[in-house]
Amino acid sequence: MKTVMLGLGVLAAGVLVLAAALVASNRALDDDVASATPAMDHSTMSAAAGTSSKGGLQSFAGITADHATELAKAHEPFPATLPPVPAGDVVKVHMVLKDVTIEIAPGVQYQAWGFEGGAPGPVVHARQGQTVEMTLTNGGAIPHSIDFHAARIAPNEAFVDVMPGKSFTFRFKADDPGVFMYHCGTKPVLAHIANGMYGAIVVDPVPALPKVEREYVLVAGEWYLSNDGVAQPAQLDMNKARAMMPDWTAFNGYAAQYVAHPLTANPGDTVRFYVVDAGPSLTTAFHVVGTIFDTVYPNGDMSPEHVMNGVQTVDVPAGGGAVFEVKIDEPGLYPFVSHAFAHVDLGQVGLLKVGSPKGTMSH
Ligand SMILES: [Cu+2]
Repeated sequence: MKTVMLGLGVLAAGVLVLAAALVASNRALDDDVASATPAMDHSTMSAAAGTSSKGGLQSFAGITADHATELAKAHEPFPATLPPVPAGDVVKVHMVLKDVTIEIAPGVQYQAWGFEGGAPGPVVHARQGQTVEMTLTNGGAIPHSIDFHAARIAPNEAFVDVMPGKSFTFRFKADDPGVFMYHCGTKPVLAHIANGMYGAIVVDPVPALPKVEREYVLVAGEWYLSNDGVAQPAQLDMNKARAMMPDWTAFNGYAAQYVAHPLTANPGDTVRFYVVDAGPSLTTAFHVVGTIFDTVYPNGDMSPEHVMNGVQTVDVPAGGGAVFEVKIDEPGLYPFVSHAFAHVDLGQVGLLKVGSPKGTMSH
């Protein structure tokens, strides 16, 4: 038995009446999903029963194992908090690529290629002027590589294929502040990114951005499944990746994980989100429901003269990044989403829990 939870994201952002209206009314909502998603009116929400197809491609969107609520709760969320910058002049990073089966939604297994055994890979944090020394060890079955968008370096010398069982080290000076993507650059790149080979590197500017109370890193990604991943792990469906028809989307690899495990802040805190869109192909229209961004550094450009103030939604392109700051005074649950709402439905939604709002978690 499988449980269908298409509509989960919309539920999480259920404060949007418009969103509710957009959800097809001929769907039936599973109670598990209702209880997993706080503060929402689900009377019109729900989920298509079964799979659908488009252009001969079959969608497994929204299909989870039974007891999705419990599974989502049991899932250990990817740590979104920005890690500290290592001391010294050199930031040493060592990742061991592994072929791993990971969970990407409740009870949905996927055979990924993971930098350090997961997707996304670990967040790398450096300061402008530091040197990043990257070592990739290939513990997988086929060649892989790593391409840092934060680097100015000859790709043919640094982003080279590393054979199975081998390691390769290269260095670059992190002279450009921002938030950048890294990913495997081995052909076909579409397949390597779609299989989970991506992550974020944050390079702090000098002088630093103003100190804030919370800093979170979100890496948007898409999953394209060969089967529903419930009875047996799914693999990449390259045709769906080419058609840009994801079955699931996510922040930090697992659909809607920060709905079950909200990110937190205290009233009056300024929260800084570093958002990377790993794609492989679709844009993230980043938005926080119930507030307005005080400051945005579009495209991760941290030059003070380029900031935007008082904006609602800013696109982060595939292969790009941006920094968002928001100060929220009123306690509550504030969904953060890609406001391209098909992506909310597929999993690009989470909650920022400000303070201790009452009566919002129904389980
Ligand atoms: Cu690869």
